[in-house]
Amino acid sequence: MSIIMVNNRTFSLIKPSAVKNDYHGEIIYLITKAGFKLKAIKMVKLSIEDASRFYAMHKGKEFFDELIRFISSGPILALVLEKENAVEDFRKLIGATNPAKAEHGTIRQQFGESITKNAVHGADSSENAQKEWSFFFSEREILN
Ligand code: 3AN
Repeated sequence: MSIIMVNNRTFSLIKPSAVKNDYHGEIIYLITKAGFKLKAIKMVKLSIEDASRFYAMHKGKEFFDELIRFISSGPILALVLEKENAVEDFRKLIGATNPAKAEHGTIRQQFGESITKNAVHGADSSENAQKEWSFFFSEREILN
């Protein structure tokens, strides 16, 4: 895959609380309405071990155990999304980490319950997006 294409892609998770509340259909609708094309999608339930590996960069932080317990508590949806300026535009669409501080109309403001149960994850760089989707998808599970 060319570097240009990778720069136009991001990775997202729809978190257990949002899936449990049946918000995922509406969230995917908002994501596609905002111009993102779905390139891969999968529903999985992570084990504690998987979750610890996925969030390894947060190991040692005071919220790590809560985050791991939460993200492995139920099914989640993993998404690879494509759009020009994907990483930045997606972070704008989802809003601030804390839903109480997220701008009106953002996905976290509408569907997030707390800083941990904040409905969705969005990669913070193209490099991390690629690492994160590789955790969930093999190359042939991602559309060109
Ligand atoms: P973001 O997802 O906005 O990039 P990160 O990468 O700093 O935020 O944090 C990853 C996840 O860890 C967040 N989505 C959130 O669920 C959780 N988190 C971050 N900061 C806190 C905190 N202070 N207390 C509890 N959970 C947190």
